[in-house]
Parts: sequence; structure tokens; C-alpha cells
Amino acid sequence: GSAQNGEARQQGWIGRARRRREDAALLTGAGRFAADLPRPPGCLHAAFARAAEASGVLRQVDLSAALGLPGVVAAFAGADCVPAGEPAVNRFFPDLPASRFLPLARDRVAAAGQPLAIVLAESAMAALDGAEAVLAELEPLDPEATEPAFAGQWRSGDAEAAFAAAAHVVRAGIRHSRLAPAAMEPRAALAVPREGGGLTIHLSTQTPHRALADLAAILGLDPAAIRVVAGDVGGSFGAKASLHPEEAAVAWAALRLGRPVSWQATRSEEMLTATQGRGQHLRGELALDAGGRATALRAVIETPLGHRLPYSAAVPGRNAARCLPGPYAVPAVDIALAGHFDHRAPMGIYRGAGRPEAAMLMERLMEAAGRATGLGSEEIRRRNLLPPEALPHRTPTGEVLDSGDYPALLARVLEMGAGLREACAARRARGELVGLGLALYVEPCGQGWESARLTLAPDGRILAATGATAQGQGRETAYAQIVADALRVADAEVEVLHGDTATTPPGIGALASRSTGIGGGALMQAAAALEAKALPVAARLLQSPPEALRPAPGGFAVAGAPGRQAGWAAIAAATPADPLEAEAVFHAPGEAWACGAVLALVAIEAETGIATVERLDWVDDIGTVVNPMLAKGQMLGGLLQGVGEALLERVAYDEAGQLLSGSFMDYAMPRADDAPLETRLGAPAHPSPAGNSPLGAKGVGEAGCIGVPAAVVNAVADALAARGVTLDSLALPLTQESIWRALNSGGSE
Ligand code: SMO
Repeated sequence: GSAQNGEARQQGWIGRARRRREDAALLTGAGRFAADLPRPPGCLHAAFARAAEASGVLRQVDLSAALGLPGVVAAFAGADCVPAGEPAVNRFFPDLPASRFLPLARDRVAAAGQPLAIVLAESAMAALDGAEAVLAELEPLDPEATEPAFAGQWRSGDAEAAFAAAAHVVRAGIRHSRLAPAAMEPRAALAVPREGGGLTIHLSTQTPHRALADLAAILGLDPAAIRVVAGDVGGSFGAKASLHPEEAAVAWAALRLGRPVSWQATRSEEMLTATQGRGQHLRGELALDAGGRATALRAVIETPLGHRLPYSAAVPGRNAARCLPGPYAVPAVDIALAGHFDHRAPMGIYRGAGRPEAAMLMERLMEAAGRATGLGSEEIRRRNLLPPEALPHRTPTGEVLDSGDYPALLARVLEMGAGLREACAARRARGELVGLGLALYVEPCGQGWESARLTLAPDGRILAATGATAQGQGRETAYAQIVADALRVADAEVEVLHGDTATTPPGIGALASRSTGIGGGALMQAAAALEAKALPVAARLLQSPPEALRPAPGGFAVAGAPGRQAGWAAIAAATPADPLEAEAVFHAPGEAWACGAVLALVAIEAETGIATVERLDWVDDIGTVVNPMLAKGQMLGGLLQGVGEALLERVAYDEAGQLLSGSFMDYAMPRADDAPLETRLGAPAHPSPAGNSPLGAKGVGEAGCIGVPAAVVNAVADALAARGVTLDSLALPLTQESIWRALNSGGSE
């Protein structure tokens, strides 16, 4: 409720641009990533022999040559490493098949790069030599197309009648490229068997508690026998939200040999076998009445799955469907979704996870509608955006948009970009190819539950353990601010623990833009529980009845006698044998929806097709902002990934399923000089607090990937329109080459 939101802000840590407490270590090379950990005595290095074909029958895996090499200690194939069970898969669709998870391939190969054997050696080089000496007999099969693995449907209202009666019908089609999440730190694992059974595994993961559950299932172990530790993690972006076969094989080999095993993926291995994102194909049509108001949306979404299902395989497709029709009032929808297996890397969540696809389709349709009706880009959106008084709003896909003022966001971003349209017109008159692109978006964030445990340390400091995790977002800094306000202490008095399943309560982890809102909600509830336990102790200390006590800076005070105070250190000293501790599991009632508006100015060099984002204006509403500097960092990082998605990045395969983009020589990651020449981030005049958490915070981590690609694509399309080129059906990314070709053929692809 708003009273709680107000209270949370009163104390003054929430809302401040506190510097990241993580940075001193990370910026001076003192971070501890999995590969930095000292290797325990007897530690072996792992390397993988991988399938050379995308599809085939695995006749034999011959390990003898590998085993004969100096330094090689052991080697195992799929026949040795039989999993006891499967990792969990999020079963959003009842017809979703089994996950097909194998640490090492057996009998069949379903994708190039699939691990066939693990080689363990005294050095990393010896392990690599061993992996190269593994002889696999693989009988290639044609990588065949497969039947739909699952299907979903969203229908509401009478779309058919609306299309029959429409004054205008516009269409758009988008083929999203597959994207490599490409975290700075490739996957890594260090598995250390425990005396008496079980193991500790240091893992580069965003979901340590899920990894623990998955490893327990695969290894056939009691979960209590496994400890997963995520130390510093160098980015994740969705690709570290599910266990990969290599990590399972490393854990299995460590147990089998009774020796520690370490593995660090190379960039090429990351490109070849880590989960990828996007790749969806969407087609949509929008029916509008004579006044330019949308009456129905039809969409078909094809979602690629790769060769196996990671935990969140169905999420991008589901999100793309359920986020339609975005911030717009569209009474009827008919949306069909189908997922297909193929012989490529597995598909999963990647920063945005289906939300960017929904925004791209709606924003392309809005552009087309603006043209067809003659209303233009701005007026067509004004006429169709849900007004703030319509919220909370149940969308025709069954979601509840909790809060936000979409027309105000549009007005604000247009105000920020005042004069750009005129400047564009003037440059066009001089023959320049420039375009403006608008995009609005909604972003579901923060659902489900998260946990927290607060402990009052003997010195009065607060230890805050969270089930959420961190991969560079500055979570420790932000969580300390939240706890500091809740307990009326300085944020420096709060130490945040995360990532280690032995010292943190069970949690979901860092994904779905949930950690601040939901993880923060859990911390606030745990803080309230700690206060309740501390109150009688403080009352004893102050020789007053608990009812006479009031919260005061640093602890409690007697009402009417502000000098009579009991601080957290005194409370801790009063309970030396039994430190106060409180745990909470916060279940979010419903989902929060962030929202925003982006305006992009793109210039195209006609001779080369090079598109430059000259200016990007962006207003993002995330409700309560815990730390504006961290929020800005998230926006800027996501924004650059959004530019990469629109203009640069594509995982490419040939017909035979061989990866063509196995390194950064071939995969165009956005670099500093691809960033917009000028970026202006604006705040909404009246942020809309989340309706689902006491903190009121919505997510910000994925926002840049959601609105920015659509705005940039709309800007490119706007620039090309001046030359009569239309992009009603487009394939991403809009590379220099594809723009040049479009300009020189006078039409879309
Ligand atoms: S890739 Mo996000 O965790 O929906």
C-alpha cells in the first residue's frame, strides 16, 4: 500500500545514488569468479569432446587414445554418465515434452557441440589434448524439421468480426535473430566432493538454489548433500538461469573420481552450447476502425527451442504472447504460439525474454496503422494507449497491468525530443537519410516469491541473507539500502549475503526483473519480523512495556522520552547466546508491470547502409527507485544490448546446423562506438509504484532490451521510407548490409 511505500522512503537510504560497495573489489581485480578460486589439492581440469555434426547416430565413443595421453587421468562418455533424473522444466504448457537432458550424449546427437565425453587431466592443456583425442563414430542424419513441441493459444473477444468490420487492417512480420547472451564471464564450475558423500560446487549461475535441486535430481543425491556457491558472477542475462550439461558432467565426474574438478568454458564453447535467446518469428495484423482505434489483434508466434529444453524454454514464447497488445487498448485478440525443436543450441530466456518481441510487433503495427490511417506515429498511439484511469487493467491475454500512465510517458518522451522532428525534416530536405522511431512498452516484472533471513550480529550489525543473487547489478548495495531504511540504521551497518545455498534461505534467483521488488519485499518482511523479536528485548533494556516503545533512529525509544533509547548493538549485547534472527518468504500478490517510452533518431549513410543511432530519448517508469545510479546503469547496459539486437547481433548457422558465429570475430557484439551518440534518460513526472510489493519497486534490468530495439527499428524504417523502402516484413538485425540491400532494391527483403 502507499502508506508502506511512504514509510519506506522516509528513512532516506532508499532513493539515494549510493556508490556500489561491490566495485572496489571488482574494479581492482580482487573479484572472486569461479576460475579465480584457489584449486584444492588434487584438483583435475575438465575438457569436453563435442559432436562435430548437428544430427546423427552415435555409434561409438572411443576414449582409449585420450586415456593414453600424459596427464590425462580419466575420461567418460554418455554410457558411463547416466543421469538419475532430469532437471526441472517450467511447465507452462501441458504438452511440453520431457527436457531431454543428458550430461553427455548417448546414442543420438541432436546438435553440433553437444558434449560427447568429458576428459579429466592434471592440467587444462592436457585435458584439451585429451578431448581432441576422443574418437567419436557419428553417423550423420539430415537435420530434419520437427513437429511442434508445444502450442498455446490466447483468444478473447470476437477478433473475426472485428477484422470483418475493420476500416483498416495493417500487417507486420518480424524474424528475430537468435542472440547470444554472451556474459563477460563464460560458464565455469569447480566441483569439490565432500568427505562422507555429496559435494560443494562453485558455479557461475544466477539461480544457485535451482542448480542445487537440478544437480540433486541428476546425480540422485539428497539435496542436503549439495552446496552450490555462486561467488562473483560476471553477467548472466538469462543464460545462467538453468544448469547446462557440462556443469552436470563436471559434478558427476568429481563424485565419480572423488577429486575436485574445475572447468572454465571458452568463448567458443559459450557460443556453441550456452542457451541463446530470441529467434522468434512473429506475424501480426491489427484491425482498426475509421477513427484509428484498434479493434482486434491477430498474431502467430513461432518460437524455436533448439535441441533440448532448459528450465525456461517456454518463457520467451509465452511472454511474447501474453505481453501483447502492450500498453494499448485492443478489445479482441487471437494469438497462436508454437514451439519447435531444432538441431541447434538450446533456447531460453535472454534479457527481455519475449517482451522485446511483443513490443516490436505492436510498435511495427502502430507505425503501419499511423500510415494507413494518416494519423501518423504520435496520434495513432495517443488514440490507442490505455489511459491511466483504466488501470489496473485486465488485458485480452489475461494479464493485469497494475499501474502506469502511458499517455504521460509518450508526452514526456516527445517533450524530451522536442524539435527533433523538425530537425529531421530539414535534414531530409538536404537529402540526408534520417528517421525518428517511437516505441512504448510494458514489462512484466516481479512475480512469485523470494526469501530473506536477517540476523542481528553480536556487534549490532545486520546480516541480510537473500535467496536472490547478483551478477554485477549492485544488488548488495541496493539491498543494504532497503534493510537500512526498514531498521533505521546506516546502510553501512548492513552486510548482504547471497549466492551460497549454505548461508542463504531458498530462493528463485536473479531473473524476470524481480530481485529488487520481490527480493526487497522479502527483506522488508524479514526486517518487520526482526523488529517484532527485538521489541521485547528493547523493552526489557528500557524497563518499559513494549507498547510504550516507538521506532527510533538506530533502534527503539520510549515514547515521550526520546533520550531513553535502545540501539541494535545494545539489543544484540542483551541476547549474546541467542542472536536474534528472522526469516520471511514474500509471496508477491500478482505481477508488477513497468512501462516506458523511447524515441530514437537514426541517420543512415546511403552509400554504405551504416545506421547510426544519433540520439536516444527514453523515459522508464519503474515505480520506487531504490538507487537511481544503479537503475541508470541497468538502463544503459540494456540499451546497448537493445541496439545490438536491432542493428548488429545474429547467431548464424548453416543448413547443416553448423554454427557460423562462434566467436566475437563473427558475432557482432555492440561496442562503445555503437552506443547512441547522445542518450537522454528521463524520469516520469509521477512514477507508478508497483502494486505487488511493499517497496513499490518494479524491474529495470531488462527494460533497455524491450523498448529500444523497436524504437531503433522504427527509426530505420522511417529513414528508409523517404526512399520508398518499406519494411513491413523484416529480418533482424538491420545490419549495414541489409539496409544497403533494401536501399538498392527499393523494397523489403
Ligand atoms: S531473461 Mo529475464 O530473466 O525474463
